[in-house]
Amino acid sequence: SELSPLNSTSDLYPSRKGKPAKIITRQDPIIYADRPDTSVLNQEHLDFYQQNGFLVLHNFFSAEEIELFNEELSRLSGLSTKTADSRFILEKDCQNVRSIFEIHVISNVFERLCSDPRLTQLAKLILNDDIYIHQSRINYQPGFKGKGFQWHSDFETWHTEDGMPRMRAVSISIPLTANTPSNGPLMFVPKSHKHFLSCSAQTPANNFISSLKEQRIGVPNERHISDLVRQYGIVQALSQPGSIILFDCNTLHGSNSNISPLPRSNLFFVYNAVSNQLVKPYDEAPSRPEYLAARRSMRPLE
Ligand code: 6CS
Ligand code: FE
Repeated sequence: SELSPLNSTSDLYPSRKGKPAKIITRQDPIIYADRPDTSVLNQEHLDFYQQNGFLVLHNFFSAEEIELFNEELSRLSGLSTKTADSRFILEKDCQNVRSIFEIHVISNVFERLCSDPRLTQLAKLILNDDIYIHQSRINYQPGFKGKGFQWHSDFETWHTEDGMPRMRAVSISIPLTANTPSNGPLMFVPKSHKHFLSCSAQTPANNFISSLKEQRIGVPNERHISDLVRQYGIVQALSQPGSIILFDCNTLHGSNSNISPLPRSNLFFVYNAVSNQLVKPYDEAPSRPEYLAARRSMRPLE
């Protein structure tokens, strides 16, 4: 059936409507603050983020802090509840933990970390609003066996499946191991955050159960990915423990599998603007669980 005029004007970023895939120009700001505080991020960093859609900051956490986070990480991945708790995502063909969601609820250490002023001031600077955690997770890439992530924009999924209205969210990734060229580092297509890659295929029921193991729906058309990569290239976010990686909700990213012996694990906190709270999913399917997309459970951070 045709969309009502109201719907077609209110959905700036239609995707998965069964229509041909296309590229839509971003309609939203990238850094929302009018006069960003350059004591939080200097002008060079602000310009880099604005232009490229991501930013790596080195020496952000101390070695002691990273050690504490790593201990918490191994405690969580060893929990015997992991096969019964739907927040623990296991790999498709083995019992390895691939991701754990809602780590700021499961763990006191990570609850404190997500509201650490060093992180929240960055998110507030970019989003220029009160903020809350939309999603938190750990992604594991164990040595030899780590599976990759297809190219995607997180916003495409959060908009379509979760009802996030606008591009006003930022992810902060905290690597707990070195991210080297050989262990499946996060890869970005710089400048892709200015283009919304609308997808064709509609969302099947309960898509998230398989998409979190291997994403097939909401993966942009290969021709569109090729076009952007031809123009802008691919950058690996290489980092040592202690660095953090900020990226816009619409930056195209992915990772290769990890056949190196060295594990790679990264924490992610996704901060959303309170004014950009979730509405009804744009694919009109039932909402995904709260552990993937905070709705009733959303709490503004100090
Ligand atoms: O479905 C999601 O919300 C997510 N999926 C991917 C591949 N990345 C971001 C997010 O965790
Ligand atoms: Fe992602």
